[in-house]
Amino acid sequence: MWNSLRKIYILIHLIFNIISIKGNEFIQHKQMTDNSQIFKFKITVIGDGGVGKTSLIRKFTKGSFKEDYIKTIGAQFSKYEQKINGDQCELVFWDIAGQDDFHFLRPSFYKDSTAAIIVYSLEENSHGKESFKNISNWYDDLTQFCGIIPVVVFANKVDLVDKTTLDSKKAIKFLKKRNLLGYYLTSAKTGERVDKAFQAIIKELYYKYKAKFAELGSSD
Ligand SMILES: Nc1nc2c(ncn2[C@@H]2O[C@H](COP(=O)(O)OP(=O)(O)OP(=O)(O)O)[C@@H](O)[C@H]2O)c(=O)[nH]1
Ligand SMILES: [Mg+2]
Repeated sequence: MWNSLRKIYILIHLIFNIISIKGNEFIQHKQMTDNSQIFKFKITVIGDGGVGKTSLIRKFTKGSFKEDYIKTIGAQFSKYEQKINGDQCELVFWDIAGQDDFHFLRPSFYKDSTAAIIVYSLEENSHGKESFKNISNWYDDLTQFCGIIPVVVFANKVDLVDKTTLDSKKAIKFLKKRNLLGYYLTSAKTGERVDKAFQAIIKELYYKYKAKFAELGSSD
């Protein structure tokens, strides 16, 4: 009973969020009077349940970490703003639930993504191994609805493993085959490489779209 009510509440909350974000979504770029520019990017974060998607976004946007696991239902959104070379980058991270009853909504969650982060867990147990195996399914799911967009892979929970014994060959092969942007060993718990990994995708998008709009401007 409480569970059903909770799901209804979350669904309503979700619909409101989607509507409020939708209104702005198509303004991807704006030129200001002082010549600075505003860029708006939607970054979708996907991967199996419990791999640390919500934790990574929280660590990057708020600098905090929580030990308890509260699984995301449906999707949740985090806004983050950052200045690069005087231009404003407005990011919305769409944190998609890895395990949920609203998976039928995924196509609308993925819609208009500028880029994506696929997360898996390095934990040396069946959950970790399964989460790595599933990254190709997540990638296929994403490309089915978004086409080819910039994607990075985060191998999370690196604090739980001995880095010297890690074998990243399979992950690198996965990346190269699909021409993905990068691969980062992260820990939402210690913060290791979190900033670096997020910055890599943000900078990639900024420079890509800056060049694209400069080209459009010069052809006017
Ligand atoms: N040791 C360690 N634990 C982590 C790390 N990242 C997340 N966790 C823990 O793993 C659990 C799951 O993290 P979440 O961020 O909720 O996972 P999620 O991918 O958002 O899961 P869903 O919402 O179900 O899709 C929580 O108990 C976190 O505290 C990490 O880097 N290291
Ligand atoms: Mg989550």
